[in-house]
Amino acid sequence: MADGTDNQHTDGTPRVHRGRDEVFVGGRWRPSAGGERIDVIDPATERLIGRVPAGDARDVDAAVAAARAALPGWAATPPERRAAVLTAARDLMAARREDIAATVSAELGAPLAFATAVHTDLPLAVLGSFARLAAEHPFEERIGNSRVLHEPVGVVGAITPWNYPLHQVVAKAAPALAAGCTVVLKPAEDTPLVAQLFAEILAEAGLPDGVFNLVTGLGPVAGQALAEHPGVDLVSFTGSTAVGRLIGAAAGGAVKRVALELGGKSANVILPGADLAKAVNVGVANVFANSGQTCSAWTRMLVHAARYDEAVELAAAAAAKYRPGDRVGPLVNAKQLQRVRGYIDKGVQEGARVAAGGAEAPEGLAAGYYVRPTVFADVRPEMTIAQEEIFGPVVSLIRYEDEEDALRIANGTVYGLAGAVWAADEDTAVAFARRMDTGQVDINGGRFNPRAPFGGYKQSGVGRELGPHGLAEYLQTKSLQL
Ligand code: TXE
Repeated sequence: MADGTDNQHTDGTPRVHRGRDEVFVGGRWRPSAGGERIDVIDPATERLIGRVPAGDARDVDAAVAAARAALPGWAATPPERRAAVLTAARDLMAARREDIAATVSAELGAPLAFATAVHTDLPLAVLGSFARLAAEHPFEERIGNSRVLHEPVGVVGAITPWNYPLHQVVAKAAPALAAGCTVVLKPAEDTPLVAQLFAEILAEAGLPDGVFNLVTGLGPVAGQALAEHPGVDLVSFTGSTAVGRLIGAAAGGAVKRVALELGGKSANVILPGADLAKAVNVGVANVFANSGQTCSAWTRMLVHAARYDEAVELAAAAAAKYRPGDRVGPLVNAKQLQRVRGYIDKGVQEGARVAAGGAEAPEGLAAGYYVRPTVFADVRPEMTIAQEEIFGPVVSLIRYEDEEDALRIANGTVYGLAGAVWAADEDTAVAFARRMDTGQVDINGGRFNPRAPFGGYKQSGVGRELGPHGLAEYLQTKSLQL
């Protein structure tokens, strides 16, 4: 188990990657400096499934040195060649689709169908899109008598969370590599296994030694060492607002680039005239997906007073179809379970009504960090559950009186990551969305677009991920006056 050889399958059976006891530095797997380890637990069974090194500042130093050494070569590699390596990685990832899904399912506890369709196929699409962008992006432009060069920022320190273990890694590593940057990744301690698979895939795809490095470890140890390392030119972080603030402050002090993708409290605004049943059902599904552990989830459902009671009934009926242990996986760890239950208790204390679910443990499950998918009615906009990120399958239905009221409520949090608007017609919905202080809005159930920029207004963060805007984060400009 410790050396990861379980993954060397010869019979075609997908296997959970159980972790190798090594960090990946300069193109080589090697023991960590301190020899400490992190246990990886399956949150659905609470059983140990693997172990990885808990790297420390010495491993981060070595990884940053390797990334710096590899930078000039990779930055000078023609974009088409970088694109070819990313395309090869995409194809290898597609070939190991089932191993990846099985591994994410085990370390995050996600149902296998969701681990496949979302946790695996989303990063596949994103990696494919950056492979194409690397080849197509105009890395040079002409402005009057100037040649403007778009050059890689340098060494990227990427710190990722556990909620979408592979997507979060690919959303940073793929644009960085496409841009010509080199990378040191510190993945979340709860879900480091699929990150190791990704490192293997990149190496197999022919990425030169040192261009991508992986140091697993704890946030305040390996994460902090990476965020504060003077050899890192850009820190790209996704995670809690509390840690994002620390990283932003350190980056500001060191005058280095930073990208922060933080929390959200997104509004699903159902305007009069919308298809209520569809808007409520899609809205509930949006929040309960991934057990509510999605920063862009539409956790506040805003419904006109005239149809509010109907919406509560529809939402409660929809919630009844989400059985924990079946369609809904567990939360990632015991700490998150306590936190989410705490928020549900707080909602009740502050006077919200539980229309479905509740803080009690779900019945019939012997193990696992499960919580009941919960619908709160009679939620007032200023309540804690309507202001703070819960990060569990909990949706709050809030009543509004007119459009101005809806807008005030929608914009009335410190966050601004995503949202949705439903109306009788697209123009009405778009007019409302223009007035929302948020980075991404789905109009009448619009389809997810992996090339559309994703990122926050207000305290949801700084910078954008995905597509050409995501690539631009990893570039800096130099202008040559001719
Ligand atoms: O996040 P942390 P946690 C939110 C969500 C959740 C809450 C807490 O509300 O309930 O955050 O989750 C690394 N220096 N989101 O505690 O600690 C850590 O190792 C450098 C929203 O798990 O922020 C991990 O790799 N790095 C979110 C990463 O930061 C540090 C996704 C995220 O962990 C560090 C996850 C430090 N001092 C949680 N401390 C989203 N925006 O999608 C920790 N880390």
